Amino acid sequence: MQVSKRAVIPVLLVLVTVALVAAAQARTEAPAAHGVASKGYKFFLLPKFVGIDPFTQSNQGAQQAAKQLGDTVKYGGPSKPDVGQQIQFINNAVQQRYDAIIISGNDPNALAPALKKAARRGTKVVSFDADVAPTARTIFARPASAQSIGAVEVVELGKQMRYTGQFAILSATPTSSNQNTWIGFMKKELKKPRYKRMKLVKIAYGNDDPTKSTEEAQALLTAYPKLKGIISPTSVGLPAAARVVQQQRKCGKVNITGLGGPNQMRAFVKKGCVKSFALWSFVDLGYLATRAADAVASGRLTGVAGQKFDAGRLGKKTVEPGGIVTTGQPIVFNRKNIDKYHF
Ligand code: RAM
Repeated sequence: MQVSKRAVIPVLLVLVTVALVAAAQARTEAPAAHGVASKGYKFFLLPKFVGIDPFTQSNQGAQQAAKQLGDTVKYGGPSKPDVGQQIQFINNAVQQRYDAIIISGNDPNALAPALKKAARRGTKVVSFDADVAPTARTIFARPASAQSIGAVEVVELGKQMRYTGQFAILSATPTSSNQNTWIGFMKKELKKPRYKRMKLVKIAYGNDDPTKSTEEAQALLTAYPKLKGIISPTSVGLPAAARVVQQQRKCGKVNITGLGGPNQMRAFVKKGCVKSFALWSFVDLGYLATRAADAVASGRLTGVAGQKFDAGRLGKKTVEPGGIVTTGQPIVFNRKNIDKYHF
């Protein structure tokens, strides 16, 4: 069959136009990075309080995840670990129609009514760092198992005080679910026979306030002159306790361990006043919580054990019983490895 040139050119033009339109459509419908379609959700990241490294770092991780997913994250919270202020932030986020609140709770139960109301109004809830009542959130993103975090602190203190003598715990606020759960696992670890000569004499609360933590550490040294150690499972309490021991020239006599950032603790470790302590990447934790929030907002994740979701650079994650997702394991820092870490 003979086809004239004049007939072929318009047909070609139509074909090229159709192909170009299809390609453009494919681009706009393409899934966001990491193969996850996103609608550009709005999240509110609400820490226990603002102004300390761990929470600032979780915001960095949250921003990384949001950027990859095409979502946005607004970071804000109380200036101190205050439940009432946190409730106001929750209510405001609901009024402003955020798709999800990502919260580190100051009190698991006191926050529950406001969070449940949020869910009823269409703002989903993901907790991170310090869980809220499980019925008031869909997913809890935690740094590591509570068992491993509690146990590691007792393991480290045990070695330091040669498994003998009195020790105390200097915690955050009495209603902090993360510290309370970790303390529960410390007590469990302490039941092992190797700790039978170690005695927990007091649990004090520095309320994640530097001044109150300092006063409580001083009070412990006064009340228990034979004290051989303090575990402070908070990034505010740990440097405060170390400073008090250093100022009272009791390094080596009173061993200090717990949870804190390598940057905060480096000088104490270099001086030999703190031998070891632990923590994890709060950047990763904020990143994981935000990836989870995206999956919850889209309905892909409902908190049922066994569900899987794409946690971007952290790989595929599976929801554990209780609606929990975990970043990894705690890192133990000491004189040998601390200079490898800069957070
Ligand atoms: C403080 C806070 C936070 C906790 C760390 C270890 O920054 O209490 O919730 O995870 O310490």
